[in-house]
Amino acid sequence: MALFLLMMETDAMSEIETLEREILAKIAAAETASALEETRVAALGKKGVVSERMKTLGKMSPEERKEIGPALNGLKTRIADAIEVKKAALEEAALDARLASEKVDVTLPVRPEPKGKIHPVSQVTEEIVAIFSAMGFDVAEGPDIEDDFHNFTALNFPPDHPAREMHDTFFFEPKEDGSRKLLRTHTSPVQVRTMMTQKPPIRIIIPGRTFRCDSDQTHTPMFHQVEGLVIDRDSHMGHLKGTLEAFARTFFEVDSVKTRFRPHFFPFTEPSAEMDIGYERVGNEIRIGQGEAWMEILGCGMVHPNVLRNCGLDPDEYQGFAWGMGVDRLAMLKYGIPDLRDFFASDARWIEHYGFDPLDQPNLAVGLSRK
Ligand code: 2NM
Repeated sequence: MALFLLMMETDAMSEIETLEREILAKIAAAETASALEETRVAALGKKGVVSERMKTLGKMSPEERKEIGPALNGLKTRIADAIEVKKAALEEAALDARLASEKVDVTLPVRPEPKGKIHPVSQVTEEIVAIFSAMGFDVAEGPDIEDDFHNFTALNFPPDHPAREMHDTFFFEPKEDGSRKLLRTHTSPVQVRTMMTQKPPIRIIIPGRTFRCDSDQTHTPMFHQVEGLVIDRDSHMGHLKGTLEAFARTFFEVDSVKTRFRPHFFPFTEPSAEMDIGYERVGNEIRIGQGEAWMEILGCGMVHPNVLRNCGLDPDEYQGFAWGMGVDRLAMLKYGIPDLRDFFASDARWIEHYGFDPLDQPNLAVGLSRK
């Protein structure tokens, strides 16, 4: 009887050893995480071979169980350990493969021949944004299609102001209630929207397309503006002058610019002014910053108390200044482009000549413009 038992146990033990060899071989051969998982389930899963063998322990005699139990437990532990080791090895191999396939040679040239050019209007807009960003301004934007309130009424245009007339403004068909949308004639409605929703201090610039029904050598029905707005408790005309003179020096890339502020009228500012800069003609070239001639480059002024009130700000608490400039005109001036209408003619030769390298982004540290 004792001999028979011993034989049975020896049989079972060698079966367990064979099982272990087979399973370890399968683990070693697994090439993917899913193949490994299949092997794990087949061995240690609820219905796996090892688990099934564990279930037979209950039917064994105590002596048998004393021998086979620890052997099965050992088997289970060694298989689980082998799976963990293999799993880590597979994960490392997968990571190595990914690192190898996603390798980038940073010493390669960026692009041998950049195709396409940046339009002078985009270039100049980015230059202006770079200058005012460095002064702490945020960029704000708004819709091209506006309503009468944001484009005119809030900005202190009287009901019968000529700028509202058909010949200046592109109106849409009136709705049933008589109201009609329009294409914004300036970017100022964005200032209105900002003042109505943000608490001062406000320092924003607003680049964007604007529309007026006007077309000749110096006007196109769509043009580009950058406007600016500062609202604080003690903003004054000195801040306006300092800000805009600093802008002119940086924009024209000269050490000093002669400026002059001429009284003007805008409904939305009081007082209002136009800013001129000095220039001189030397041969075919114009030199900006010095000389006896004057050239207008922007309009500006202190925000009218009515505008502040219309936007929910108390003029006794807050004041501010604003300005607006034409990007297209500034681009012509800075880069010596003679005809405004070529800007929108989509002529590939023109953009090839007057356009800018897409990789040279305007930047105050490296230089605004590198042609
Ligand atoms: C200009 C000239 C002067 C201007 C004023 C405002 C606002 F919303 F604050 F009232 N926005 N833009 C302004 C002032 C625009 O463009 C020639």
